[in-house]
Amino acid sequence: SGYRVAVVGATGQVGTVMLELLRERGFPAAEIVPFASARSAGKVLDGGLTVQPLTDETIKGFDVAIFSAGGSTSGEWAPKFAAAGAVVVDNSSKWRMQEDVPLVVSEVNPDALDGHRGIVANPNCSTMQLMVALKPIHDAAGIERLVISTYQAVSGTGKVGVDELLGQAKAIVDGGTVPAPQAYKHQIAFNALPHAGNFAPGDDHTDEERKLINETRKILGDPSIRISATCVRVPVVNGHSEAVNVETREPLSPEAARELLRSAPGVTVLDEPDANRYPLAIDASGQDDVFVGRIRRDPGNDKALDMWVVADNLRKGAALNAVQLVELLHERGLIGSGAPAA
Ligand code: A2P
Ligand code: 11C
Repeated sequence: SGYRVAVVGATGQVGTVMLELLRERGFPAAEIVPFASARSAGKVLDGGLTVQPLTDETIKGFDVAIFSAGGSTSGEWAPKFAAAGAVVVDNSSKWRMQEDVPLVVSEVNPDALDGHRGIVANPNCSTMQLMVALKPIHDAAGIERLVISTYQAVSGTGKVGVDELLGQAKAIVDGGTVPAPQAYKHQIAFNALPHAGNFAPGDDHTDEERKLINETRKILGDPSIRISATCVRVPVVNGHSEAVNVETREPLSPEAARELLRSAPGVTVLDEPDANRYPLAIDASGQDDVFVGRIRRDPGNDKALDMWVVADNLRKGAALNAVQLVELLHERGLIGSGAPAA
């Protein structure tokens, strides 16, 4: 016995990790069915599963569906899976800010799952890792204001981003012609782009910056938190880094913050500047935890701390949290009944 689980976007970067984690972590699945676009239908994945196309027939009879296939696929197919009886955990931005859709980080606000109506949203990667690091601080001292600068890896853009960085870097090192940018507006190799995400017409912030602001407030349940965000794409293959200035309502010392974070679930503190030890994207890549270091007093504000937060954007930032949400839904008896009674 066990659940029938659909993974939609199973051929993608995040979907591939989702399939790995479902197996590795022993989720009680009787059957896992991979879905992708019609282009991939019939393809056999490592492990022997055959990719299915999304049709009204193929989506029937699932208990759980995990989506990472982009917002438009989620917009069309997540409600159909939910109507057919599945609980959907969706990694796209499509449903996150909808009022009746829980937006959940497993260590931070798991109780929000109880009110689900068939769709649960997985936060954006840059928000996700920040929430794991900030929740203990918010509980202890109350967060008043955040100033965030991100240093985001190209894997956040998908396989096209990784291919573009590596292709440009190789051409430059070999002295060849640098291929024109496609995934980004400018060359990403040996550069830093103050443009992670997209600008909507008339908005001076990128959608990535807006997500960081809006999702943080929803997850921490506090719309009064003031947030300033700059999201930067850097030539790192995998692992997002964030410099964060945290102003609290009550004063909190760096020592007390370090202690709180040491005992927080999903966090590893790496903070020995004398020994050159602090979180690095290349070390966090492939790991489950969120790494926090460089915790120090803001010299200009005795109610603020500065810190450096790093995590694997494909794992905790996406696939791992989605699988953790499915595990929590199982533990809480929230799978199988369709929409639970309100
Ligand atoms: P496919 O491989 O068939 O294109 P990534 O973010 O790594 O680029 O992956 C995106 C994932 O979303 C892939 O699994 C991709 O499948 C899937 N996908 C893209 N468009 C659709 C669609 N219209 N319907 C279903 N899956 C889609
Ligand atoms: C990035 N955060 O690094 C993005 C990728 O809303 O889920 C994921 C976008 C999202 O570009």
